[in-house]
Amino acid sequence: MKEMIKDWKHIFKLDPDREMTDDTLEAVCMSGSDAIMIGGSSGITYENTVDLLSRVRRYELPCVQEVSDLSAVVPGFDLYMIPMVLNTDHSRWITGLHQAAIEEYGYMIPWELLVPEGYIVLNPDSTVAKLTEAHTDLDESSVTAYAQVADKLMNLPIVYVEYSGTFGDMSIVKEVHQAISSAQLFYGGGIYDAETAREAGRVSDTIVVGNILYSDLKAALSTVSAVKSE
Ligand code: 1GP
Repeated sequence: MKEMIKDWKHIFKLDPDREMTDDTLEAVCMSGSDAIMIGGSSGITYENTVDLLSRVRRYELPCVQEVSDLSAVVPGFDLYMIPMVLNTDHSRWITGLHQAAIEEYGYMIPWELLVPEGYIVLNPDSTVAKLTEAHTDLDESSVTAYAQVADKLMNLPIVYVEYSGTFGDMSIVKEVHQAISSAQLFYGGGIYDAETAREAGRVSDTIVVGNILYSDLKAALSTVSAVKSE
C-alpha cells in the first residue's frame, strides 16, 4: 500500500472544515490527481472528516488522512500520514504527541498504514508555523540540513517542505531535493496555477495543492496536467 506513494506526482489536500459542493468534489476527484489528502491545522473533527471521506470514497483514487488531531482519526483511509515538525524546539511536535498517542492507542494502530512525514515549516504566517512555533527564518543550508536529518538520520520516507499559504523559495526546494537520497520530497504551499505547479514540480517529487481549490477551481485543476505531462 505504502509503495503507491512513490508514483504520486500530484495530491489535492482537502480541508474538512471547508465547504465543497458535490460538483466541485467530483471535478477534483476526476481530475487525474494521484490522491486526495484530508487534513488541516484547525477545525478538524471526527464528524467533518468522516463526512468528507465518505464523499471522496465515491471515486476510485486513493484517499489518505493527514493526522493532526487524535480525536479526528477516522478508520477507513488508505494510509495515515503522520507529520513530525522538525524545525521547532518543542519536542511535542516531533515525538511527544506521537508517544502519547501510541501509549494510549498503540494496540489498535494499523502500523502498516502509517507513513511519517518530516515536515519543514517555512511560512511564518501559516497556522501550522504559529501552532508549532517553527523556526521559519532559515537559509538554504539550514533547511537542507533539516531535510538530511529526516532523510539520512531518521530514515523518514517523506520530507515535506511546507509553505502553506504562500509560494515558497524554489531555490531552497531544489537544494533540498539534491541533498536527500532516499526520502520522497513533497512540496506544498501557494501553488495557484499551472505555472507555479510546474515550477514546484521541477524541484520536488510530489506537489500538494490546497487553498486554490476553494477560490479558483479551474486554476486548481490545471495544476494536475502541469506536473503529470512533464
Ligand atoms: C498545505 O501544503 C499544503 O498543507 C498546500 O498548501 O494550501 O497553500 O496550497 P496551499
